[in-house]
Amino acid sequence: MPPKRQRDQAAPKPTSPTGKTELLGTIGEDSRAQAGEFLTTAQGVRLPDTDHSLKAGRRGPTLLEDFHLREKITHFDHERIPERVVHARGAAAHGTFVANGRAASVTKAPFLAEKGRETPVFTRFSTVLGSRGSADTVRDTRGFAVKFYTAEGNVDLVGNNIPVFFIQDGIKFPDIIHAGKPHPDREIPQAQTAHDTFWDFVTLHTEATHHVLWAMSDRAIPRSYRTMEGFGVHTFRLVNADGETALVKFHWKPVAGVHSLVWEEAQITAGADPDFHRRDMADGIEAGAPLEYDLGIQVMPDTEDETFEGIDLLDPTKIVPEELAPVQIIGRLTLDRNPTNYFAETEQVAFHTGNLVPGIDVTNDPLMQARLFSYLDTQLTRLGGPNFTQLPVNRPHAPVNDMLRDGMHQTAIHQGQAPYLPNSVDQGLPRVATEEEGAYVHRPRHIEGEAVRANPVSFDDHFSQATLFYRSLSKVEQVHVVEAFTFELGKCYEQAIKERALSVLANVDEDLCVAVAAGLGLPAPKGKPAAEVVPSPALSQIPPGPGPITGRVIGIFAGPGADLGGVEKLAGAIEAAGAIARVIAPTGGVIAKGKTTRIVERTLLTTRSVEFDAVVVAAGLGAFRDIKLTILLQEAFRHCKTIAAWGDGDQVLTAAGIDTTAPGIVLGDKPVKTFTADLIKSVGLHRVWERAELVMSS
Ligand code: HDE
Repeated sequence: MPPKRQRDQAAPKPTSPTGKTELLGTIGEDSRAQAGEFLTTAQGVRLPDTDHSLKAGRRGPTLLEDFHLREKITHFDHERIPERVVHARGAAAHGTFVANGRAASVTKAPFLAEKGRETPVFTRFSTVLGSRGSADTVRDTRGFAVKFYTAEGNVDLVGNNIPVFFIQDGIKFPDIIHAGKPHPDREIPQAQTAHDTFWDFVTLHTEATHHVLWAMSDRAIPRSYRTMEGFGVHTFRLVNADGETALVKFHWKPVAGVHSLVWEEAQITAGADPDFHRRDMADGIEAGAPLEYDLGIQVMPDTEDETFEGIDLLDPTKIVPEELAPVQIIGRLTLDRNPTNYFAETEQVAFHTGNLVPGIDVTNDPLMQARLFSYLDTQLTRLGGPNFTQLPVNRPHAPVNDMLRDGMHQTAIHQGQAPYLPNSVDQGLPRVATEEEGAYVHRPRHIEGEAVRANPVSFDDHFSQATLFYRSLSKVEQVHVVEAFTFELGKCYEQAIKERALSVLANVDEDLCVAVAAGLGLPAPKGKPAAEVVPSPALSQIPPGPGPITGRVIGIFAGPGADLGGVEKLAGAIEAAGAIARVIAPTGGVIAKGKTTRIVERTLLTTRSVEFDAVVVAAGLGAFRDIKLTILLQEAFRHCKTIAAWGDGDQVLTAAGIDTTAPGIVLGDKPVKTFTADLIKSVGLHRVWERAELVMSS
């Protein structure tokens, strides 16, 4: 009997061109791209051969007459559309949002307010700077964009995994992006900020400092999309059924906890598996471990001055510490279905911050205001015309009855004679709705003032929250920030930029500035950092205790002679905890012992430590030696991952130079319950941070 196929090996479900193609998401029959048994042209004509062009004789020239060749090549020539100018690299999943009813007091939007209301969603995660083919694990802010297909119309919450932004006014967006993108002459470096133009801009433009601190922290190298927070960034205005308003910040809280890679791991992964995050999400969903996030809101009173506890709520470089305004959970997002077609869905999805329904309104945050213009505009170039809302992934689930007509790529066949209002020809229909009938009625607002190109004075505070962020981190996280600054500035060529960066850091925190200066071999300037800040523990991502290990990957090194019964038992326990067990062996194929068999999923040649959250060495391999295994174990040790072994497996660890008495090393005679429980608990803590100092000083 062939060995059973392991869970993580499940290939994406095929969409056979000879069979019925799956419908895209929840979309109707008309979106069926391919059907039937035979290969045809785009006109439906059956083809006898698609491998040879029509030629004048076997060795003769190709004939222009060959309509199949011309159609095939022409279509291919036009397969690409412009990639997104930012957030080009992304991956997405379908799912559902279920409201818990707690938002009813602040918003009348039913998809947020009604207990138990289920809304289909499509969520796209992304990096900001890299091209569409760049690596997933680069140091960058991540996009977290959610399209809610609500019964009242589409709502897009287009957020990031960092709660603040580099700029306070949208007019600066081209500047920060031009500075962060590769240098225009040689187009290097790809997908990263470790270069002169980025640091030139952010050190001259100090309102970026708070975001820069986050970008140099572990937040910018998430372990996976599953373990990443999301933020709406701007302050929104919610309106309840009585017309009362509140100022609100949105948060996505990952059920799996907030966890990151370490920098060396992120760098190795960028080469070893550039698709790391998208693979992790797709594999997890395929393995039956959906991604889950709670949606939370911080609710602040809608006062005249739009500030809360001295924090200007219109300033997108500021957070409201959770200790001052607790995050109230209002529903849960579950992502449990992979897209069927990357291009049709993930590439063509078009988010727009102005996609809102009654109950959600915007504020005068000048960054948000510019975004309200940009998102619709950008799609005209990217998706080639104004009818992109008809694309299956963008199509609302609410009935659409607009007066928008014609244009490039029109696929609807509109009926009626009068695409205008008022009309009598179509009996005056469609008619406009009242607020009671669900119309989006903009709240009357009193607006007065001189036309000025200026910011509120409170926007001038560029450093106090950067200080708050740094001082709220744990020691190990602070060390990572120091290392990130030292790495990035160390990659700059211009001495003046490094010195200017240090003078910015001097205004954030003296210790931080001194440590980075030491790494760069430069003197530390003096600044005026805030003397006292009340730390916000919620900003640190070190978990207080073990969390779930859903979707985590644990590698088990086995091979001929290994205790296969033990491997099976351990793999079962790991999978029962919602994680993925992968067997690594010296070579591929199947390991067999007695009647037990196990497919080898990774070999020492095809894998690297970065694929695993923990590594276990099975008994029976005590004498096995291989430099690739040594490197794998040493990397796992250095990256503070849990390492385990049973039976004589510990000899492999010792031979690899692993100190088996160090924290986070789980040993046992057999993979019995206590062994697996210790392993799972340790992985649940994400990393063995007690080992960090040992590793850093080694
Ligand atoms: Fe975006 N942003 N952005 N942005 N943004 C785009 O829209 C823009 C900003 C964000 O997965 C573009 O369809 C301006 C903040 C995400 O498809 C573009 C400004 C935040 C995504 C655009 C900002 C974001 C985008 C490029 C300053 C976090 C990916 C392609 C005023 C709250 C969405 C596109 C996806 C994409 C413009 C600032 C998040 C050009 C002008 C702040 C997650 O329209």
